[in-house]
Amino acid sequence: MKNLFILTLMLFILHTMAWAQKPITPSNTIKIDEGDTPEEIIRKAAHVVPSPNQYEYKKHEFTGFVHFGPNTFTRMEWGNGKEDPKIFDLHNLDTDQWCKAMKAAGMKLVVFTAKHHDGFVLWQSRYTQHGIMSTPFKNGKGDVLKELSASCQKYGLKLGVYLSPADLYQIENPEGLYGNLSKYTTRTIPRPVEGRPFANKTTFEFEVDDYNEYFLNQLFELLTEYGPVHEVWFDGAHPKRKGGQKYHYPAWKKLIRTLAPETVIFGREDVRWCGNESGATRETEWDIVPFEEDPDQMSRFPDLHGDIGSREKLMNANYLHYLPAETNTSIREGWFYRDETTQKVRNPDDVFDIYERAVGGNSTFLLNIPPNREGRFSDKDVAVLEETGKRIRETYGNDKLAAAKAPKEILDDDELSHINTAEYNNEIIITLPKQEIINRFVLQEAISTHSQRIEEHALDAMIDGSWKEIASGTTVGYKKILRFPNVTSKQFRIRILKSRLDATLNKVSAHYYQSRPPQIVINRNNEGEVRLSPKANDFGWKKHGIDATGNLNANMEIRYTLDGSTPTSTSTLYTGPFNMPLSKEIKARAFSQKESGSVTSLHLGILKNNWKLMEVSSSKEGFEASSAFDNNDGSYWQSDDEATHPHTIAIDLGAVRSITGFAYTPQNQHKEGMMETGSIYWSKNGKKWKKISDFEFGNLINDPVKRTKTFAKPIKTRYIKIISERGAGGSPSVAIAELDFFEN
Ligand code: FUL
Repeated sequence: MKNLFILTLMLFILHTMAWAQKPITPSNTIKIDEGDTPEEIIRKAAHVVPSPNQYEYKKHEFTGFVHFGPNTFTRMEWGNGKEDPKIFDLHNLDTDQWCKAMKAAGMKLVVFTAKHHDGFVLWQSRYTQHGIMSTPFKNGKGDVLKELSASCQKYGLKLGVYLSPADLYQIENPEGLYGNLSKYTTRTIPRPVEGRPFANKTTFEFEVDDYNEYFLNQLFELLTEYGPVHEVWFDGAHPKRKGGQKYHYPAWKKLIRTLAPETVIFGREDVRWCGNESGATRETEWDIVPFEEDPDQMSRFPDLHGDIGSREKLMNANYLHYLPAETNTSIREGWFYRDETTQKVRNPDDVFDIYERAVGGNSTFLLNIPPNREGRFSDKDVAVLEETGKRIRETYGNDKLAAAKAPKEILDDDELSHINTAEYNNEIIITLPKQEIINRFVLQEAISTHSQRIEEHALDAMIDGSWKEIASGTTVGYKKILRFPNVTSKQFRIRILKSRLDATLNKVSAHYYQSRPPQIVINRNNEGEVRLSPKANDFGWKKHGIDATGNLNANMEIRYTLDGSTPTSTSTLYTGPFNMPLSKEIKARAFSQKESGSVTSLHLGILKNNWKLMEVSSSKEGFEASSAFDNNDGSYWQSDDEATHPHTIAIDLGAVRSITGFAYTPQNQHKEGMMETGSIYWSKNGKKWKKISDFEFGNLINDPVKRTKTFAKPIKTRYIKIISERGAGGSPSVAIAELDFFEN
């Protein structure tokens, strides 16, 4: 009796405590208070929701990026600010063609590099002559942004602008404003320019220096004269800095929020970088991010790499803020167009795969398509966009649950209707009128009202009378696409295994992706043996006991070429590993009875098994010079910690070769030692050296992938020396994962 009394009392107290918990109003930022318990912090996290702009932004899903400017003509990744504007020799600009292709891919918005790091402006700015006004393009009267904005309207795409805070023209020219140590004084934005009045009469007063004023004036032009802007993209990368230049971000933000209330700001408090430029995505992608300071008052933003939103990370926060990820990568190697022959273009398999991982991994996909020197997207790139769009429509435009029985809130398209999964015991059963074959399942949480809460989930199918788990995952958020081999069933079950408070579901759907012949992976070992194998698309299937390669069509065959041509159904048939000691471009492709797969290619350098190290300036213990040519990207040579530039490595290739160029593969484990500039030499006797050429590679820290340099003419030599002259980001050291030399 006494026990029962105590139990009742305890239950009463618990109930009162729960009742006494203060309700939390969903908000974009929620402050953590002194003494908040871990449970309270999680309860707060479960109420952090997107702002209306962020929610609209999430719904774009797939967006386009366009990098265009002097780099397109110099074939450089980063300009230096000293380019003569006349090199921007544009004749047949066709922004309609860009928009048509992006629309066909299913994109909703396009972000344009109005000004990249070189400082060259692609619109008719009043505040500089370093831009299209000084080029032959339409006799200096052209305006690329204006044309793009009109094409966006025509094709129903939203517009975003990339305005680089780093500005090499303003750093390098003697009159330049960047880092000129000017005083902070009250300035009126926009600064009036005679004969060029603004239709928009809004003005601002800010206490800023010369460069911030320049930047604000430019933002004013972009946000008032080119139609509504829906994303402003602030790149964090800086090829160079000067004079301790600071950015007065609060002023930039005030101006943006006033003039473009519908825009989201990338790189600051609205949207964050995913942390790489290669299209890699996280398995667990939280939109609720811990902050030390109030994100609304900050002018510097925290580094957002690795795990950023787990429960553990939230515990040290002072603020919780909604900050979604954007996955940005380029359809071509590098961000700017270079050429049709050596610059690789991603195939549709790859782009569709990134689309599914990014959009289906609670992030937005921003894919860059760089226009060529004709001012058009190249045909190759257009074909990839069209094919990707076709796959997206064919797969996701057809919902196999359209006639299913399940709570109607998760089947309809109402953005607000949702279920509380706890009311279904966290097991939601969906029954179809007939058996269907599916290999994709989409889940969406009601993030706009209930935040992102699901931490673990699984999907089962009823097979032969019992439930079988066919997929599982961690976070869901705006959208999760589960991918799995074909399953035939008429009943599916979603299980929510762990969540922050009760989870919600806003929408579920099921789809079938018509698989294509797989991509081919090309490998050559140090002895010259080449192996071609189908890429195993392991979408986390292994843990379900499924070998993805075993899933391939048994009738598939692989064909390849060694002369640079595209493999056809009559090209050489691959029957097993073969020997290819020469430097060749190998292209391979899978064929099923009806279809051909995407082409993969690899430019093989000369074999490295006879190379010898002749000279090295220094090396750090465990990072020996031989790692720079051991046919293994995972190991690398790094100079000694005490040593500074220049650094030297010289190699004996074992025999005289006719070298046409080389490739530098940087290590990708940290930011140090990226070889930004250097020179390459040859020698007859290994003693006296002659320069072949200088080289410069841009954007290595953010995008640490293989870079190539082709020589003006082939050089016959047995001895090669590379001198690294400058490290990216001012790094004193050099690190080389791999060197390759080409003979054709
Ligand atoms: C990087 C830049 O340095 C690249 O050039 C490119 O614009 C990319 C999107 O961001 O940080």
